[in-house]
Amino acid sequence: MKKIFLAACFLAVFLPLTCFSQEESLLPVKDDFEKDGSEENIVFWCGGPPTTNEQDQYCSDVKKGLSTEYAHSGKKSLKLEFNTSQGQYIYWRRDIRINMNKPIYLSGYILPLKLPAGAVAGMGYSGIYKDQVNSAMGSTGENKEWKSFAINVREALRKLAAPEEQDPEGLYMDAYYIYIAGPLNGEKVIIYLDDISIEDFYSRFAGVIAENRAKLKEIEKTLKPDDKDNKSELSGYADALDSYDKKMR
Ligand SMILES: [Ca+2]
Repeated sequence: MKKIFLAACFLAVFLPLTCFSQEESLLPVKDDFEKDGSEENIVFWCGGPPTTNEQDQYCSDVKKGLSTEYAHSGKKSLKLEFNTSQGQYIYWRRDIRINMNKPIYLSGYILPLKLPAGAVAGMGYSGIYKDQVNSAMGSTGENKEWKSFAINVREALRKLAAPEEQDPEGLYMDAYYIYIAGPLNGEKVIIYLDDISIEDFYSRFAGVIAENRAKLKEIEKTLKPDDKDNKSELSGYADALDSYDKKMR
């Protein structure tokens, strides 16, 4: 399975930069798939700008729409149902444009109810610096439960797109996607997607950070030199704050 991912990532790098909106997306982006028409944002993609012919090559009987069968939030989710035709990697994506000059948190839920034998599904993100790069956030096999995915996408894109540069100017996230990877030779896929969120990292974690700071101060006030338990708790909160601080640089 590892080979499949490597091949997929390799194919996705260095694509011609066409079809990308130049308008920046407003944060937060929240796709809860409750509103009619919200499914239109999610488009088929296969290593390049989508065409009807290309979609027909890789899958048939495609049904994409909002469904009340399963929902992580509210009453609906996005449902994708199709028969696979060939290949090892296909995906649907939403085009966006978010400058990575600040830390951004991407999260979402998928429910892969039916997958071809040996295939997996997952979420991923795509970015542009000098070329297009993309990467999976994780994968799951067929499942009857919602599976969550989350990542500090600026941190991940920096490592992927410009590992040598401290602060790559002009690095953008240009899409999130849902992929299916594995032998895709004729079997059915049914997958649901809900609660995709792209938000400012600090806004997302402001409550947790404030809580950690308050607890740290409270312990500091009463700390005695020989109090080993509180010292250990103190360093736990200090480490957590340091970790958030690093993610925001
Ligand atoms: Ca929903």
